[in-house]
Amino acid sequence: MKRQLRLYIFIFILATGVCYSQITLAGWSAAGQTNFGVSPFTATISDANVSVSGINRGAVISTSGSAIPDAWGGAGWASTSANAISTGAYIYFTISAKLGYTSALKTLNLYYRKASDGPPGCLMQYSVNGSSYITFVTNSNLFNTSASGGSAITAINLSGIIALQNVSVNDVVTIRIIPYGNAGYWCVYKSSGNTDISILGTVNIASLSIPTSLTATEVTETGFRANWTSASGATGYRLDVSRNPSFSTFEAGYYDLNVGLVTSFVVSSLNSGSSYYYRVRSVNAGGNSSNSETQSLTTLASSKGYVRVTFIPEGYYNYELGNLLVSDTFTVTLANVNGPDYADLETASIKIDSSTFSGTAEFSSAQSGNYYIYVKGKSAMSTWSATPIAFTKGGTVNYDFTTTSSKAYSIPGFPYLPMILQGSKWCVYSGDVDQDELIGNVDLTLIDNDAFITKEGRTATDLDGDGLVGNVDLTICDNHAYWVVESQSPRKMSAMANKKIYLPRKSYLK
Ligand SMILES: [Ca+2]
Ligand SMILES: [Ca+2]
Repeated sequence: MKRQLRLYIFIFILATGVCYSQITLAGWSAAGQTNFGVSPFTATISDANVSVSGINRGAVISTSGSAIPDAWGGAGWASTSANAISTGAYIYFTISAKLGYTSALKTLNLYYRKASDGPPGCLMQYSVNGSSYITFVTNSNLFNTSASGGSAITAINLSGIIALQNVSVNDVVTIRIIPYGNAGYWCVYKSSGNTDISILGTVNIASLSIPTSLTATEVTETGFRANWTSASGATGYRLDVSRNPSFSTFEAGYYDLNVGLVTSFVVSSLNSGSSYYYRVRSVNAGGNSSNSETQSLTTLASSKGYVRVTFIPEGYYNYELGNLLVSDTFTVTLANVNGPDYADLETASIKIDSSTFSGTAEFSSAQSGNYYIYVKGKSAMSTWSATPIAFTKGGTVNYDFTTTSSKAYSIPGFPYLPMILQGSKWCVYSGDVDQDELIGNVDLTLIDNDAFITKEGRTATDLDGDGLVGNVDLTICDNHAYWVVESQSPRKMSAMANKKIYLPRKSYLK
């Protein structure tokens, strides 16, 4: 018989596997308490990864009358456990694990002291997340002594209660202790240390589940919101964003990004009209989970497109120094490729740099497509691109008028070139002060009038950009007005074909 018992114990140890040593999850010391103590009775010690409430005293428990020192409790206990439950004549506290951890409740210790007419019986119950209470101790004579030094109950083994062995942050356990059977005082009483009442057990790092990635939302030209579901055991999440589905490279700043304990994150500073991929992992003190499924998306195409134009307004150019006297503002227009009107689609202003002769025009409403462009402004002659350019939203197209005269649109049979050579650069004619696409007497008169009063400032009549209107400006205009230089464009070409206008009268630049 004895031998058989030993065998059973041996098998039991094998079956239960590794025995973790128990630690104090929460403990209370009654030392120093007076007048039955304050409710709630704050835990004196608790594990860093366990959340525990103070012990609450039911409102019907009396704390009047003289109290013994170093004791927390009261008088007025119910005659039966049923009465105690219905009136609230009990004490209770809650305990759970903190985020990222689980706890197993193994042992409940209690050191008590009661009056000779104090309650002998005890019911102990637990509830998980407010579910119905389940009794784990019922004993009509648990508190069987009223010794003045107090007495310990036999430690209560909780390890067989499955519901209390894997308590996560989401499993708030309420434990209530219900002394009953007599109304005299009953208290948690000072013995030694911090475990006059205590819960022992173990704390483990929670096992992590993999978050489920969800479709991106709030997709814009430059970003999106990545979404996923929460994963159990997680104390945070890590996000990867890549331009490729294999994540062989990562978008700057989005490799293993610690986004915290959230289930969505706004990713920004991306390129428009581009494909991106993202995935997340859950993390806690134990490490991280595997990656979620990959989500893909394409950022919106840019609503803006850019044309970088290089051109030189003849009058501003000092070809010996190779720069413009001033950096000034002109316009660039996108025009339809089809006649007869070659209608304007959108015009943007552009500032031409005095040394690079370039500026970037931004177009927000024109759709991607092929367009003619033309530049004009101040006294610069309207000058068209020789051929259409391929304009794209989200992109930049370059066009340089300065390299050869054939970069500007030329009407066959015109007796002069569409631009004028200064040094080694082809320049846009200066002198069309009234911007009627022709340099003639009206322009000359406007300059002459301003020159007469030596007008100052950045006016259209100041052809060389030196801030005054004078003889230099008159001479530049006069050179072209003598020949009545006109703008050459597909629009004019189309009008000529319809016999609305005729070729200019004289040969020029020959
Ligand atoms: Ca004119
Ligand atoms: Ca001038």
